[in-house]
Amino acid sequence: METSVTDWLPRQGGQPKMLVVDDQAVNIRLIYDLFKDDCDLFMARDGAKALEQARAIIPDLILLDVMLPDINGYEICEILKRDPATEHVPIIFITANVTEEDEATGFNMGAVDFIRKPINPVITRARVRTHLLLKKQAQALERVALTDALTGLANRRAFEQEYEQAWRQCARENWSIGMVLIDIDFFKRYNDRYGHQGGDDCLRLVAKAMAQVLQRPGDVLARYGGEEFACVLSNTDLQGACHIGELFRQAVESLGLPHLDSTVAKYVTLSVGIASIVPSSDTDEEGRQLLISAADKRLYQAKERGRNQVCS
Ligand code: GH3
Ligand code: MG
Ligand code: MG
Ligand code: MG
Repeated sequence: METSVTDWLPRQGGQPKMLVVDDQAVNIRLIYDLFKDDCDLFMARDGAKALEQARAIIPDLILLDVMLPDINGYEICEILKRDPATEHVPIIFITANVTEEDEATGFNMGAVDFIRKPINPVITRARVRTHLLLKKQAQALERVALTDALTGLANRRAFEQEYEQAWRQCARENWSIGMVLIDIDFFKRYNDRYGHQGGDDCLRLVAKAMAQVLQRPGDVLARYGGEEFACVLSNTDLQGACHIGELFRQAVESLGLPHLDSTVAKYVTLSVGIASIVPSSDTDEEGRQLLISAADKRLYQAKERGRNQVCS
């Protein structure tokens, strides 16, 4: 499968996924009939199964019965809200004999809505539709907020998030983390000769060529600044990061994009700086900054030594 610049984003499209948790077959049946044409439906008859399914599927919405044979719905809600993987999944409680107090409890636990039994099809459909729409809008906003509009790569904000997450994971696992900083050579001259539009096209092509180098799902390549890119590689030592950096350099070199004002080559080239470390603590903000500074120093060195090269 060909990799693309947006591979770092969760896949979009398809039907929304809804998890329905209820111990009574009649309710499951009713809800199934209501939504079978609009949603991918997943069912659970008890709390344990509900938790297992929620973690495996990460649904777009959960309809959650309060009275269940093992754990009650409120507890399930609490557990899911505590877990970073499921905390943003909207939960609608669906229950009989609900008092105002019950309802308040549910909302305090992070539920988005209540549906009363016996289930009214019109109300249930309307509430579900509203929350699925909200979920979709939130996801669309998140995509925009994290994507670089020009190249489709992760933007600086997304990079910071992903970097922090990778750093934590590497600290936990005692892995090395690799940082690759990339800067296009003589890009100001490129703009001067080929125009800003030409410069933008160049940035897009360079981004695409570099994105195709990455194969592992956890690797994140971002547009870090104007004509600078950053790539964070978890579980990667200096040698591994150098390998990726060299692949980036080669990928762009072999595009052979004409750059007649470059004094390095008559085509577009990259300078690349590499650093790596085994993080000692997962909350070490300063260490995270130091790794970037170290890679930046190497990048500067690559420029000084004549550009179109990788320094580590
Ligand atoms: P060096 O080899 O030392 O990196 O030289 P350089 O000219 O690439 O470095 P400098 O940082 O001086 O210039 C970067 C240029 O990138 C300047 C700026 O106009 C251009 N640039 C930054 N962002 C964009 C963009 O979004 N589109 C275009 N077309 N140009 C951009
Ligand atoms: Mg029940
Ligand atoms: Mg620069
Ligand atoms: Mg540059």
